[in-house]
Amino acid sequence: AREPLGPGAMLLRGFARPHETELIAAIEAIITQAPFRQMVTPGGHQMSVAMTNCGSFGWVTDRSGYRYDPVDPESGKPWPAMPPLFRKLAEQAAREAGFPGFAPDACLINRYEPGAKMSLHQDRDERDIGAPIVSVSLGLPATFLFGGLKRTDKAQRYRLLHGDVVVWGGPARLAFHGVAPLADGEHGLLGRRRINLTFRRAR
Ligand code: MD3
Ligand code: FE
Repeated sequence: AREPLGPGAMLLRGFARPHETELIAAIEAIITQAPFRQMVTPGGHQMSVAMTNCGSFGWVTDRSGYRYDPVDPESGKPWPAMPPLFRKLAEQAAREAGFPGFAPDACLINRYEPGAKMSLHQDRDERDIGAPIVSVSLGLPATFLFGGLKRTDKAQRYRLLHGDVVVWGGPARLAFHGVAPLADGEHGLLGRRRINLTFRRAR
């Protein structure tokens, strides 16, 4: 089912569910190579969300700023390759939402434990903001905040559930967005966690 959340933003409910087992196995393999870590913002705050990446580039933050890096700074090695299933799922979802030919070169993997949140922000570290971002939610449900082009625009709240995929492009691409503190719960496959994949064209 396709549900527009606003201009350029399309929710594909349950789109990733048929692949849940393979997706989770692939994430497990990635985190043995590049474990989740809580990064520090340029302002010196440790994020409550733990992150890792796969693909040619990974999004990282430290005291010196935000960047896409071909190398995991924790290991000094390239990020794990993007599994073909990840790439195909992101390309298919983008196509369904009206963005054919999406070729992600970066996948940021976010892990939320109860209480973890992501404050309202824009994603603007990618070179071509004409390319959409595709997000895949797994595990515990989250309340997603979807605002406007100004930080002060009133945000709409959406519940994102296990298997939901959202494609953010066009006028939605630079919208402010965030995630409310994760409520505790137990998910059958992932336990007390939410994992979110975001596929990006970084370079
Ligand atoms: C709307 N992640 O990693 S995914 C992020 O659930 C991020 O972990 C959230 O925001 C999460 O940057 C939200 C949905 C999402 C991702 C990117 C967007 C929504 C977006 C970019 C522009 C507009
Ligand atoms: Fe974001």
